[in-house]
Amino acid sequence: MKITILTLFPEMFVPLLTSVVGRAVKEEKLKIEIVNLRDYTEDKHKKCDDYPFGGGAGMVMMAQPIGSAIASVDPTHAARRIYLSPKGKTFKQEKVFELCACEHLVLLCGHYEGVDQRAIDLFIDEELSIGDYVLTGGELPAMVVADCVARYVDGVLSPESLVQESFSENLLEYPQYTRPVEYGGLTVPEVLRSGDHAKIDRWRREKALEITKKNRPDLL
Ligand code: 4G0
Repeated sequence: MKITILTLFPEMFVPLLTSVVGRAVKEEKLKIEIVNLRDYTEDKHKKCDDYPFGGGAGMVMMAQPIGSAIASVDPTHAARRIYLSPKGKTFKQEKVFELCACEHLVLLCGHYEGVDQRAIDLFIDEELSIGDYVLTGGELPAMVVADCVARYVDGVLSPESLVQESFSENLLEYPQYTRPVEYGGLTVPEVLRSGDHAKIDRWRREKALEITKKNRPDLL
């Protein structure tokens, strides 16, 4: 699996290359390629944005650097090209599974008031939003998508943790505890220390249902 990220702010992706995703990259299970859109501008001042036709506040990212950057990406596998924007379809777990089947993803990060519509019409397969809020750029959403997909690349997470997740589909997580048995006057529920796994499963399902009713009744 390869993920190419097109951005005006490549420095923002340093934290993505730590922890679990960083290890997957080091072990060559996953390739992450950060492309600086500014390297592809044909403007003599390296400009990548301009005023919107029709007027209005802010700047619009120019189509040319995006087109040239996309033309330069490795064509070995037909890439799924995604644009992160507040008006995209909401990114959900089912989309993660869909994207896992792709050999190559290209993630375009917009800034300012977004990108020239022609870049989207010509070069983008789908527009995704990570949720109903506006950020200063598409970089954090691109990291969210990359992280979600990376978890399912072979050898990145243990199969057990992924199986566990799919079993508890459509319910929120039950509470977890680790040592010590007592902390801050609160004790780990007796049932979790009973060794009775049927009873533990029942307790966890009950707690998962309870928290889902409270925080996400729409899931039930
Ligand atoms: C395109 C994605 C991109 C248009 C990107 C802003 C939130 C998300 C951007 C704009 C983003 C998300 C019109 C402000 C960059 N913010 N929810 N910011 N406009 O996924």
